[in-house]
Amino acid sequence: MPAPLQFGRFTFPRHGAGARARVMGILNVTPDSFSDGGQHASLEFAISHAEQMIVDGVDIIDVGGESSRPGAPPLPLEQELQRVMPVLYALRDCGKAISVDTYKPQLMREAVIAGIDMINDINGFRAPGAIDAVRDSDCALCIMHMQNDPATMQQQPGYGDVVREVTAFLRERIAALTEAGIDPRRLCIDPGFGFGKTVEHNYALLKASGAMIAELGLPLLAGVSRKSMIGAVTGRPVEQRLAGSLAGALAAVAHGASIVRVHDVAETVDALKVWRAAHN
Ligand code: 7PM
Repeated sequence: MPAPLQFGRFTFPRHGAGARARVMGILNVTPDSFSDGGQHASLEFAISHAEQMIVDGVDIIDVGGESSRPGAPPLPLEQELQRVMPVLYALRDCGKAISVDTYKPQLMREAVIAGIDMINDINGFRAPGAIDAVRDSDCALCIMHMQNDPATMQQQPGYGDVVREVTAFLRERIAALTEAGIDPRRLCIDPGFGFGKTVEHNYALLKASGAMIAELGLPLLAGVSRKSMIGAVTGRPVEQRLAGSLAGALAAVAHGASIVRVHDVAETVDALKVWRAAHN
């Protein structure tokens, strides 16, 4: 039986060893969408969104300052701290695992001090100081693959063999983290759907998820919710991608994913319950 995933204050049995897949709910903290309210309104909105996700059966809440949008300019550290830290402190004791979506070492340090359970780094802990920032904590670390950076990644994604290259990247990052003394039970891998990939690259990686898990020996987190790979197949705009996203989440779990990162928690939890009832 593979070791459980160590997740800060939580321990998740490994999916595939009989455990169910976990649902990570996306909590975007974006004051830009509140022309009148600014800081306070965005905090209130984030907390009520999180409360709804808890009612809906979320396992992990992923808090992000939205710095990773394709084509987006990087968000300055001070702004990201101001957006994200109040939400982390407010949610810390909500009973669910709390993750923060960041590639900035200074924010990782603050999040560790706040006692959160996972750092989700779209940059795979490549920033100078990122590994030092997380080494002496017990939080889980999601290592995601991204080609280039958010500003340029979708301009011209290119690979010889996408599955080999993403797997090799993840293997190298796993080595860097474990050689720094980090317990591999804290690690999970993520192919980074949509991060410097065409639709064909994304589906090649989705189909290869089982092989990547077997080869690297770590649980896999899959984020396909509402992404262009769903839009490309269905022909739907982003606000009409729920059904496609649910199918994508189930497909990822069928290919061995342990965690699915989603916008629509209630629907995903239901879909996974039926999936599981049909497979046990
Ligand atoms: C706009 C476009 C805003 C795309 C946000 C996004 C992942 C992630 C994101 C993922 C992990 C989104 C992305 N995607 N972290 N953060 N894996 N680990 O669609 O696939 O949510 S941001």
